[in-house]
Amino acid sequence: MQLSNATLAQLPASVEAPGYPRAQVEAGIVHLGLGAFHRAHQAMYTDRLLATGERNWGIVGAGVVSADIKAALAPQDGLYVLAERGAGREKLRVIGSIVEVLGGPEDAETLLARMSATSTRIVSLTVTEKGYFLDPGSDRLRIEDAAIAADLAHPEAPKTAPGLIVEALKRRRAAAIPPFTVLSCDNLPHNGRLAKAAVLSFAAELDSGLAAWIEANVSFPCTMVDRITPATTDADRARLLDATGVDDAWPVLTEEFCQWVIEDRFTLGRPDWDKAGAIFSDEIEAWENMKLQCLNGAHSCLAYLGQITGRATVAEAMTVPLITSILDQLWQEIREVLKAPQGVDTAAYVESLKQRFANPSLAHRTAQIASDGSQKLPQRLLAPLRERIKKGLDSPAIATALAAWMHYVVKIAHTPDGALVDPLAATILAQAGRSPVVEETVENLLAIESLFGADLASSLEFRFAVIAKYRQLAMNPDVSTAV
Ligand code: CS2
Repeated sequence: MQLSNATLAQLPASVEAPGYPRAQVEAGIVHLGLGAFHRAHQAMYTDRLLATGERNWGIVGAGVVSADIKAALAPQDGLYVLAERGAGREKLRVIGSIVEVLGGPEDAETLLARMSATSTRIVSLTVTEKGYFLDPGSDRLRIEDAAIAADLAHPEAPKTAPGLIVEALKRRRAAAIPPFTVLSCDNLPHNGRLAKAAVLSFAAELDSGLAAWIEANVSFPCTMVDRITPATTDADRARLLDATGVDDAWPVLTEEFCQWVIEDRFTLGRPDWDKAGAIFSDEIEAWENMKLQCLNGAHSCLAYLGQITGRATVAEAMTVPLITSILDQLWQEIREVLKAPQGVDTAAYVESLKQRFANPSLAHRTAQIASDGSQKLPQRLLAPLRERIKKGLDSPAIATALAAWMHYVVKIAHTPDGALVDPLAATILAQAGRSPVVEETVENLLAIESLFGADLASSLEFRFAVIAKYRQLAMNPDVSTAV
C-alpha cells in the first residue's frame, strides 16, 4: 500500500497518522532542503503543532540540489514515515506538515512564486554547511564557486539557497510585500548570522540598494538544532515496508531525543513551536556552542577514529576503549572552556550524549559524519582549541581528533581513486599526499588557511602536538590505515 492522503485511513494501528485535517492547513513556511534532518526535526515539531489545532503554518518543502526528493514525496502528498528509535524500541508516525513538495532547479519558478507570496512569512533552510558557500575560516562568500557564479550570472533563475532567497526578496521588495524571516536550521554556529552573511554578500554583488534593504528589513534568527538522523538506507526502507505494509519511498529514521532552541526574532509572526517542545531563548550562542562542541565535536572525533580503526558506525566505535578514553578527555577539554546555558549541567549533558551515541538501533555511519570535515572542524573542535590556547592550556584530545582526521585524509590521498567528500577535497588531498614524511604531512595540512586560519597554521607548539598524536595513533595496533 503506497502512502498518500488516500491511504492514510488504512494505516496499521502500529503507525500513528496525522490527527488533523491536512486539507485545511495553509502554508506559511517555505523550507529549502528536504533531507532527513529537516523531516525528523522542524517538520516533526510543526506536525506536532498542527495536531494542537494550528492551521496556518504548513510547510512548502523544496529539494534544492536535486529533484529526487520530489520524485519520492510528491506521489505521497508530502507524507512520510518517521521512525523514532530507542534501544529496543521504535515509534512510527506519519508526518503531515509538508503540504507541498517542489523539486530541484526545474521547479525554481514555482518555488520563487511561493517564496514571494504574501502568505509566506518564513523561509527556513537546512542546506548543510556547504550550502552557504562561505569560507569556513573567514565567512567570505565563495563567489568563485561555480554554483554561486552561475546564480550571479543568472539571478532570475537561481539554484543555490543564497540565490533563491535574494531573488525572492527582490521580488517582494518590488511588489511592496514585507520580507519573510530567514530561519537557518543548519548545524552551524550563529547560523542566522551566517545565513545573513551569505545572503547579503550575494545581494551586494548584484545590487547594493537591495543589499541595504535586506540588511535593514530582514530578520535572520539563530537556532540550535539537534536530532541524530542517519541517512536512510534501502535496508531501512525494506524493513519498514515489511513491518508496516506501508510503502514509503523515503522514510526517515531518527533517535527519540530532539531539541530545538530558537532566537525569537520573527518579523511576520511565527508558529508557537514552543507548544510542540521547542525553546525560545535569548541565550542562543551558549546553546549552540554546547551542542556543536560537546555533541558534534565528539561525533567528528568518533567518526575519524572510527574510520581509521575500521568501525563503520558510531555505536560500534563507542565500544572501543581507545576511542572512548580519548572521547572522555575531549569532553573534559571542551567543558573546561565552555560557557553553558543557564541552568544546564554539562556533565549530565555529556552523560546523555554517551547514551545517545551508544544507541544500537541507529546505524549512524562514521563515514557519513566524516564527510565535509573542512566545514565542520572549525566550529566543533578548533573553536574550543582556540579558547584553550588563549588560556595557555594544552589540548591533547583535540590534537588527537585532528590527527585522526589527518590519517583519514592521508589514507584517501594514497588510495588509487580515493574520494574525499568535502568541498575542499582537491586542496586537502593535494596537501595530504605531498610528502611521505609525517612532520611535513602535518605541516602541509595545517597550512590550509581557509580551514585552520593563519593562527593555527603558524603555531609551532600546536603543530608539534598534532605530530606527536599522529605518530601515537600510527603506532596503535587498532589503527590499520596509518602511513
Ligand atoms: C553529525 C550531525 O553528520 C554529522 O556531522 O555530527 O549530523 C549530528 O548527527 C547532528 O548534528 C545531531 O543533531
